[in-house]
Amino acid sequence: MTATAARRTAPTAFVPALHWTTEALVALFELPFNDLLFRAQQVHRQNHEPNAVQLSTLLSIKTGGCSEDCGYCSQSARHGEVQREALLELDDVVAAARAAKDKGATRFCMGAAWRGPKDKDLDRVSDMIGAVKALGLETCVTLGMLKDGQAERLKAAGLDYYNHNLDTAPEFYGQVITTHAQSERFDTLGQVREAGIKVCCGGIVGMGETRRARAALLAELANMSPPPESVPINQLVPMPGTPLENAPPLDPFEFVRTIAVARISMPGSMVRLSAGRQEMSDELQALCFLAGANSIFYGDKLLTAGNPEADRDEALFARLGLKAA
Ligand code: SAM
Ligand code: DTB
Ligand code: SF4
Repeated sequence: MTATAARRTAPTAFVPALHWTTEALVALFELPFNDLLFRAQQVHRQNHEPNAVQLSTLLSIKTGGCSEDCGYCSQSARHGEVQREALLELDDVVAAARAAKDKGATRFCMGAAWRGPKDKDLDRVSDMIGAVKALGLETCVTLGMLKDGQAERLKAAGLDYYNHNLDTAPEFYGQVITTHAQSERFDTLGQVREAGIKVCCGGIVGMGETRRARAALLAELANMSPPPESVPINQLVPMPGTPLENAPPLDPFEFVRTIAVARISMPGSMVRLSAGRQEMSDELQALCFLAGANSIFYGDKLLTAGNPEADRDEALFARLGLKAA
């Protein structure tokens, strides 16, 4: 097996550990756009199938009423306009997962608006994970912060990935969220790794943070040892009623640069073009794929916000010669 082929199957085992400083990533952000995209595309081709894009479908299994005050989130009880709902029934989750698989998704991600799950919640979530896995889909959940022993229970249920985002730079975190500290997120990420579950961890851009803060977020992610297998880059979807409802929109080229710097600093990771796609043109999305994004959320809803219809994505993939993976 060549080194490149080996990296495709076991990225973390073959990529030498690198330490990225925020300054080094700021320097990448500052490159001329064409130079940055050329470098990102080189790294992308050395490590991944150039025209393959992985499809994950999201389902909110427990919506609204969350105790946390994340300034971007519609599901916070403190400011969101989304109504609290009960945890979904197993049959409804399985029906949604089956529909996602029929449409071509390979991973099914279940999200809950919790600070963290109670042990009794995990009984029902474990059943959901087992049932989704039995359909032949990869499983992912995002349930908030975990307590001792909970990651092991999720692993035993058949969980492949746990999504838990750093969301923004350490220095900006306290301006967006006050009900927990970013350090607590690292505790959960450590428990997930220890339990042998793959890590999905990324952040949000477009919340009024500086370029340096975007670089600092990517440095935190890239310096995780090993880096996350999956890195969702969300563009803020300004949700009504939230403190960030009127955040000034990010320059679209700056979003593309963020994807490119994520690709260069995390060569073996899947970089997911995540929230905010519905508001993006086809041309902007194409630039994100050129910059190294190789995964998307697929299906007409994220958790509470909209996402492009599957038909629009199929048409875009056909126009670009991309294949779903
Ligand atoms: N409660 C869990 C948690 O916070 O980890 C799981 C659900 S939470 C909604 C998952 C992630 O969705 C957040 O970490 C954030 O990155 C993203 N997110 C939430 N609202 C968003 C928005 N309006 N725009 C972009 N991303 C958003
Ligand atoms: C992630 O990084 N983005 C997804 C998933 N992980 C859970 C969530 C995006 C949420 C967008 C806003 C909403 O739908 O409410
Ligand atoms: Fe709750 Fe997660 Fe939304 Fe924060 S991002 S308010 S923890 S659902």
